[in-house]
Amino acid sequence: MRQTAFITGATSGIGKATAKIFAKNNIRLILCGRRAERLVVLKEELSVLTEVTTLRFDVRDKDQVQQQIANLPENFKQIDILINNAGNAHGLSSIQEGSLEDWDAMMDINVKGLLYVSKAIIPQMTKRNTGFIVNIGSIAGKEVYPNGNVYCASKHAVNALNKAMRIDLNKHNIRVSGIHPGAVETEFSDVRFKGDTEKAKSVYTGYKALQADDIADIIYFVISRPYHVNIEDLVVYPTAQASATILNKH
Ligand code: NDP
Ligand code: 8X3
Repeated sequence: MRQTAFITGATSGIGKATAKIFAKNNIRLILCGRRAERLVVLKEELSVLTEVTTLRFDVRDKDQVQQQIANLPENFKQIDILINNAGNAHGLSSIQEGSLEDWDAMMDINVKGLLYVSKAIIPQMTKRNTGFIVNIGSIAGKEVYPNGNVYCASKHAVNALNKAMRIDLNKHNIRVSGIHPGAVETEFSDVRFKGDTEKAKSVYTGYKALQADDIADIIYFVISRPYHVNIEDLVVYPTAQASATILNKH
């Protein structure tokens, strides 16, 4: 039977690449993001492979999140796989210099947004005693690096919530996996450095960074194991990276 996946942050990077590999594997898709024009293009592209619907909302808006998920078309209502991927870093400043707006954005999107989406979807999984939740964390959720402070805190929270979900949902037969990438070449650094493309580009120069497809392949591998297999936690680095701050650049 065709499964249905709900992917947040599907308009770019890891989420978009995951949508593509899921479509190729005949998974019905609910694709989410704020950029409507990108959702339209993606739906058109992937509809030749599978059924696709799109939802446009900001994960920070809990009413929108609840309302849009409650009003999904009938054939998309039963969600088998939730990919909690939407998120970003905003700024890279010391704790004494960081901006409150950036801090709000990271905690509201990466932590509270993930909770709002999960809260809207988990009840139908617990009711059916089946489901799969993949939380996209980061190595920033495993270690703390200079000026990473609040982004690292937000991803440490994702790491904790990933574990918490696995514990609380265990009795409901729901699989929960955390994927924690190192440097992936996406729009991530454009957002972090607020459109300073030179600075963003420099994050990925001098070595081969992970590509969005590398993480999407891993997500597909994780969700396609037999049901009794739950991959708990995966940390994925580019070969050139040994920690958040150790990069073998040439
Ligand atoms: P991108 O910037 O390429 O994609 C981020 C996605 O999140 C976009 O689709 C964006 O969609 C969505 N998004 C951001 N804010 C909101 C919001 N307020 N409401 C709804 N959707 C939102 O980055 P990545 O693909 O790299 O990031 C995906 C995840 O991977 C993030 O959680 C990130 O923290 C994590 N990650 C990234 C790493 C990297 O090096 N790139 C490494 C480790 C983890 P839209 O703007 O259309 O709303
Ligand atoms: C993205 C990777 O090292 O910039 O989460 O935090 S890092």
